[in-house]
Amino acid sequence: MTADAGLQQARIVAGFGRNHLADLGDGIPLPCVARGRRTDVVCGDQVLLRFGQPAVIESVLPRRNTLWRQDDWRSKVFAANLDLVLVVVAAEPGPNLDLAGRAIIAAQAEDIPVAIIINKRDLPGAAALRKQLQPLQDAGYELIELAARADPDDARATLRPWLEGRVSMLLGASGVGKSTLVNTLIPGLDVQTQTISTALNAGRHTTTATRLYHAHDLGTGTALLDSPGFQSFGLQQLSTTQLQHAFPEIKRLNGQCRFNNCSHRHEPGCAVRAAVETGGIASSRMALYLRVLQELLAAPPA
Ligand SMILES: Nc1nc2c(ncn2[C@@H]2O[C@H](COP(=O)(O)OP(=O)(O)OP(=O)(O)O)[C@@H](O)[C@H]2O)c(=O)[nH]1
Ligand SMILES: [Mg+2]
Ligand SMILES: [Zn+2]
Repeated sequence: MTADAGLQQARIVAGFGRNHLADLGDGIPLPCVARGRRTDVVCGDQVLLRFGQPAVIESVLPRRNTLWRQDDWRSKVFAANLDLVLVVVAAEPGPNLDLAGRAIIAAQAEDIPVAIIINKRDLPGAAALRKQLQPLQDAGYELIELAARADPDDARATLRPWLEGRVSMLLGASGVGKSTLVNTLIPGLDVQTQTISTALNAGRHTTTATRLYHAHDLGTGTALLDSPGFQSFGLQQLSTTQLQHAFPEIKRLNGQCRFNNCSHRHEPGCAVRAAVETGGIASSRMALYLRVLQELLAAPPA
């Protein structure tokens, strides 16, 4: 409760620019606008609303965490106050493991638990994809295999224990089946989905804005965030240390390199590079680490 009786707490469930939808707990989306020029209100934010025509977001309450990315020229906040990030990949369209790896890093850097969903397990390419993702499993991430469209009952049963009582965000490239999954998990919702060829020919993504959906059928407090597919994922918001800690297999070797501030690039006595040589760390994971590190070091100063 606040001292100002005119204000009420709500959660942002959708937004575009300054216009948002807020939920007061009754599940009915209330249109509202951010005060002034403020555009940094995102899905999952807890806000204080002042009622009126329209209702106005007076303030955003402190966030538990913020999922975001920072490229050379712009930063983008995906959502706030998440309990779980589910990075979705599929054999079609051709998987981009660099992007998936980056989404995982962004979540880890904010201490948000992450799991990986391999959707479309009915496709022949699913087994090969699983093999490609083995390094992530070795690093400690769970791989969840399912088929949102081809086997919805199994998908629901498999995901239920992950989702129950949590606010989970689906993140991944366009066409991997995020919205299909939301429809599978929340019957009756009917979020728009599209065949990949139709979507790609139109040159746009099917889902155009992040949206939070309640999924009370899956347990009290359960919510799912659907998001537009992304094509790039800069991580320039991270410090070198944050980056290293976002790789569980590198973090595990913390303190074992000869130099305390080892970047694991070329220093002698590097325990991380030694582990790559003996197969303890997958070379694809090391390559991702080095790519992102290179970008951080080359980034324009903040
Ligand atoms: N074969 C197969 N296709 C699936 C499965 N799940 C989803 N798809 C298909 O994948 C295509 C893309 O699905 P969407 O749910 O629109 O993908 P999205 O990730 O939401 O895409 P964006 O909104 O553009 O980011 C659709 O044609 C779905 O029917 C599955 O389990 N098996
Ligand atoms: Mg979608
Ligand atoms: Zn090192």
